[in-house]
Amino acid sequence: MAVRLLVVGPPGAGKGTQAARLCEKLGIPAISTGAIFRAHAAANDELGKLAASYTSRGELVPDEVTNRMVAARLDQPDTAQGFLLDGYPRNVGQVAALDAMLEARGIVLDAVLELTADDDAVVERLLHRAQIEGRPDDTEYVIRHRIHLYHETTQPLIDIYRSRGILRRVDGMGSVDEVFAKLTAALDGIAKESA
Ligand code: B4P
Repeated sequence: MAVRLLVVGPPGAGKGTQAARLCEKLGIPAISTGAIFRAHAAANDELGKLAASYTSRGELVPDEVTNRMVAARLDQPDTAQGFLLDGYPRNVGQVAALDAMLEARGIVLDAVLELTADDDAVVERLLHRAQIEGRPDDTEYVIRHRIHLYHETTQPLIDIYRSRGILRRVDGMGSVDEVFAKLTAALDGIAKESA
C-alpha cells in the first residue's frame, strides 16, 4: 500500500534526520526540498545558484521555482509506492500548489507529521551542525531568522492540516532514537513496514 506523508517543523527539529530513517523503514523516497536545493548548489547549476542566493540568507526560495521542482519530482516513477515530503510545503501558497499537484495525480496525503522543538534547542543543534558540515545557512544570525520565518510563515500550515484531520504532532526533543520511536508510534495504523 502506498503511503504519502509530509513532515513539518522548525529548522533543526530533526525533519531531515527523521525523514531519512522513516523512508528507509517504509521503503519510500524522501523528497527534501532543502536537500535538492543543496545538491543543485553543490553542482553550481542555474537552479543551485538561484536557490543559494535565498537559502544562504535564510529566506524561502520563490514559490514558483520550488513548486515546479516538487511537481517534477512527484512525476518520478519511485513515488508510485508513496513518498515523504520533508520541508515542503513551507507557506500557505505552497499548500495550495501541493493540493493541486495531488489532485491532478489522483492521490491524497495519509498524514502530516508535525515535529516540535524548542527554539533554543534547535539553535544549539544547528550551531553544532555548523561545526561539522559548515552549511552557509547555519550561522546564528541566519538560524534565528529561519526560526522567525518558520513561526510567521510555516506554522499557519499546522492549523490547515489539523482542520483536515490528518495532523499528528510529535515532540522532537530527546535523542534521535527516542524521536524516531515516537514518530513510528504516531504512524501506527497508517503506514506499515515495507516488505
Ligand atoms: P532544510 O533543508 O529543510 O533545512 P532545516 O529546516 O534546517 O532542516 P534539516 O532537515 O536540515 O535539519 P534537521 O532538522 O534534520 O531547508 C534549508 C533551506 O532551504 C531553507 O532555509 C530554505 O531557504 C530552503 N527551502 C527548503 N524548502 C523550501 C521550500 N519548501 N520553499 C522555499 N524554500 C525552501 O537537523 C538539524 C540538526 O539537528 C542536524 O545536525 C541533526 O543531526 C540534529 N538533530 C536532529 N535530531 C536531533 C535530536 N533528536 N537530538 C539532537 N540533535 C538532533
